[in-house]
Amino acid sequence: MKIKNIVLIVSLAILTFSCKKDKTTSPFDYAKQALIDDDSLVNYLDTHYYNATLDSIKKVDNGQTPFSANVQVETVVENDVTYKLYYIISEQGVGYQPTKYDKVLPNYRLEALDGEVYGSQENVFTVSSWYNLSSNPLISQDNGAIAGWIHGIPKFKAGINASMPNQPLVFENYGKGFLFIPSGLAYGVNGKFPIPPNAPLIFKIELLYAIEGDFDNDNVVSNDEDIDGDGDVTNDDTDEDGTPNYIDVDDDGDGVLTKDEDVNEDDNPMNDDTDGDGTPNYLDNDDDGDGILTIDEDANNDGNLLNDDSDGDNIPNYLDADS
Ligand SMILES: [Ca+2]
Ligand SMILES: [Ca+2]
Ligand SMILES: [Ca+2]
Ligand SMILES: [Ca+2]
Repeated sequence: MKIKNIVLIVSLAILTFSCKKDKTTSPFDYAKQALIDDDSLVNYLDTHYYNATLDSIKKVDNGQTPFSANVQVETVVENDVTYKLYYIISEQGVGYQPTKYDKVLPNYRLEALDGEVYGSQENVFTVSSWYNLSSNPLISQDNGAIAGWIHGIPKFKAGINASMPNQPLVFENYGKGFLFIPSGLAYGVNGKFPIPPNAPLIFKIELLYAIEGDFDNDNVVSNDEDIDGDGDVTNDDTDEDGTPNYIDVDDDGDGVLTKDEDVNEDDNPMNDDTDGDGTPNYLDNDDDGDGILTIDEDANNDGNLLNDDSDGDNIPNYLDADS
């Protein structure tokens, strides 16, 4: 009994010492972890295959074709660390191919390298089964996604909705495959229960359906808020107010909400160009091209540009070049 106590005290002492020591060690080495994960993933891909009959990933034990024979790789740089994201498209879909700004409805099964299943979703059709790939927590309650999904899911094409009226939802001809994700593009150094820290993850994916995302609900989908077309919506800020267009409800800052710049009311603000200058109203700070900025056409100064019609022709001043 006495000896046990001594052992315990010694252990605690070592633990305390270790904790103290940790505080002075250098910060977590993400680049090193990326290399460790890549070694693990490469080894996994060389030694595992998918057994479709059993719907299960198995170790190669009898000459089966390993994942590595069909795997593709994309290099992803996040926070100055280079990661390799591996993926397999076993069957490509025939529907929409999402971008990283879109919303997707997947079936998935999440496994560790040792085969432990951490979670899954299969044919669940509720609001919470959708994932907004680049969800912005500031403006969206949607499920976000790990970086491995943001870069990996857009490799798949979605299926088509083959549902019959008043029948359960059915999707057909959807993309199927796998994502093999290093921990740095998943839950990283902290993990997320039950996923332990520094765990590379395997996702079996079926991309049932996908739609274009519109984060700010201004009726311009996020893909179309990429004004300069460089694939990055975060650097497009028409009114230069520091809020990029994809999360700005008044893109040109003229006092008329983007969704209200839909003059022909077809739910698409992109095809409304009152002065015909080639710049649609929602990006034009002088909608009627009369030389007076839209924001200065608020004759009664109530902050609402829609109720100022000086010549009474039912066309508000900001859209009326001769008002
Ligand atoms: Ca939008
Ligand atoms: Ca802006
Ligand atoms: Ca506007
Ligand atoms: Ca004007």
